[in-house]
Amino acid sequence: MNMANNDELKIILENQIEKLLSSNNKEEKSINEESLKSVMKHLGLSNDLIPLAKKVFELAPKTKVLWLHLCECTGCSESLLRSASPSFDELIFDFISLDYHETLMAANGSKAEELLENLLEEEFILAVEGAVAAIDTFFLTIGAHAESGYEILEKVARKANAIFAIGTCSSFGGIQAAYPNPSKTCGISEVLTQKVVNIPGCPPSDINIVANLIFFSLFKILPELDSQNRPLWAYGKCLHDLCERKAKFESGEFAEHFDDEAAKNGACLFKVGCKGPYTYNNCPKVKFNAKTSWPVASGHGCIACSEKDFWDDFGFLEKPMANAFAYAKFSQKNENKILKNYNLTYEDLKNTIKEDEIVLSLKENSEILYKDEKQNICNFLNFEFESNLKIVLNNISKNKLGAKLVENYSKQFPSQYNFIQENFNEESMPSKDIWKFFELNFILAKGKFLEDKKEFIDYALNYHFKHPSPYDFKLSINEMEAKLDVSKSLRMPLIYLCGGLDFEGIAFSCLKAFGKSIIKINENFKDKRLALNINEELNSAFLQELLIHS
Ligand code: FSX
Ligand code: SF4
Ligand code: F3S
Repeated sequence: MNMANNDELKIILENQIEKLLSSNNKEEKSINEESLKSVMKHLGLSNDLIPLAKKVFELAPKTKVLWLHLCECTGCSESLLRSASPSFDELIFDFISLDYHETLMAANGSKAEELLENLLEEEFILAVEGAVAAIDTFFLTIGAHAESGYEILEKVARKANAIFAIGTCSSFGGIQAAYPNPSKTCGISEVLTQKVVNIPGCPPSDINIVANLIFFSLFKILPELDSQNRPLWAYGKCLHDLCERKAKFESGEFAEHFDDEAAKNGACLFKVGCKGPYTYNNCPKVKFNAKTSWPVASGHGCIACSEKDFWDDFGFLEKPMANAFAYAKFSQKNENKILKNYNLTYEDLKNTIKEDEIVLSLKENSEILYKDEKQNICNFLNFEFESNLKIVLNNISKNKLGAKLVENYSKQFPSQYNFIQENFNEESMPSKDIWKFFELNFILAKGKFLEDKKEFIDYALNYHFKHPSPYDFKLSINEMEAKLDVSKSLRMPLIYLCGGLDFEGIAFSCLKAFGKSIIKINENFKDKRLALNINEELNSAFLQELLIHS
């Protein structure tokens, strides 16, 4: 069971207290309320649970934690040792019982092996630090009997009440799984059949480790998880959105070097490689070393250390994800076209559309057409934006950050800026055509009109990375329509251009953002298949893939 709400959590605690009060198996101790409060706050739990949680910890036998070391650097244990609230000693005396931890416990050799065997007969939770070599298992053998890390993991996992992958190595493979991964190492969830909670980070913060262990010790259920099995309270938000330098990002003020004046004055570190926009973690909030600092505050960008395959997929640590800074080319190519394509005029399409279809029409206007019960053809996509770039830039300039952004853009890209001033008049040009939106991105980067739509797709196809840069399209869906609002997102190409991203990255990101919106809309039509209406030369497997799997 997971995803319990506050009332359900309250009932769990009340039941536990009732049981504990009538039990002979109590372990009475006093708990530091401040430490408990701090953990509960991070977990996003309501204050009325605090007295109950305190009572449970004061009475309950501590949950035993068995911590395994597989392929890693012990940085996760270093992070655990720096736990501040509760302190590490408080943690192991009052909250959990760290019964087995090879680098911290006194037992070693055969005594350690004995201890492990004995623990398997008891109730415990398993914390695993490090990746697992599950194919060529000899890459990690432990102890006098030369048991492989994989064998030990498998044996212990079978008996555990819950399993936590501590760190990026254990969650996703980490450094030893980086290309070419000679040891064929992987994250533990890839080889275990049991559910694994991933707590990535290289290392994760002490808070993300400790609070999750405490949550399970207290409620005996897992916290709410995302699609990668990461606790939502810790990994649910994009790190960049929590960053103290975000206003500088929005105004296009980037450090060019780690030691320049801009960096010292809090400029955004995107241009010197910060991967914050691609990373889901709470570092700006919980920080490290008793909340002293975190990477971006210390002056180095985030390297996406908690993301899957971060060593391989995010390019150089100190460069933005522009093609010039890619050391490996990720192939955006896909061989299979899956979606049916019509390539018809609106009138012909209206007569052809099937009842079990929704058709994304990318001709003059971008529409999502379907037949309702009365056989009427309806458009589900409500989409319109201002396409006069001069007006767009004026609109962006209306707030302080936007004005600074346009100023920075005009200084860094004077010929593109002048092209816009010369080629657009003062008249509003509302458009319903997503290609127009793509073209505006092209003009901002290249300072000329887009002659051929295919050229835009080719730029995206040639992007060397697999992670798009966020475009904050706003999508709201109700029964009648899906409203896609891209009007605020035209500041993104200005930001990315000033931040050193190339047009390949921009084209890929716009297409991905559009694809993501279409996928969400498509999910709404469970009983209908998606089809396309697009000129044949634009109908590529790559484009189709974006509309199905963004
Ligand atoms: Fe090291 Fe942990 Fe990185 Fe890995 O942290 S800090 S290599 S995530 O497993 O010890
Ligand atoms: Fe902060 Fe990095 Fe985002 Fe800039 S790019 S705002 S430094 S997280
Ligand atoms: Fe890692 Fe980035 Fe946080 S590098 S520690 S996820 S700021």
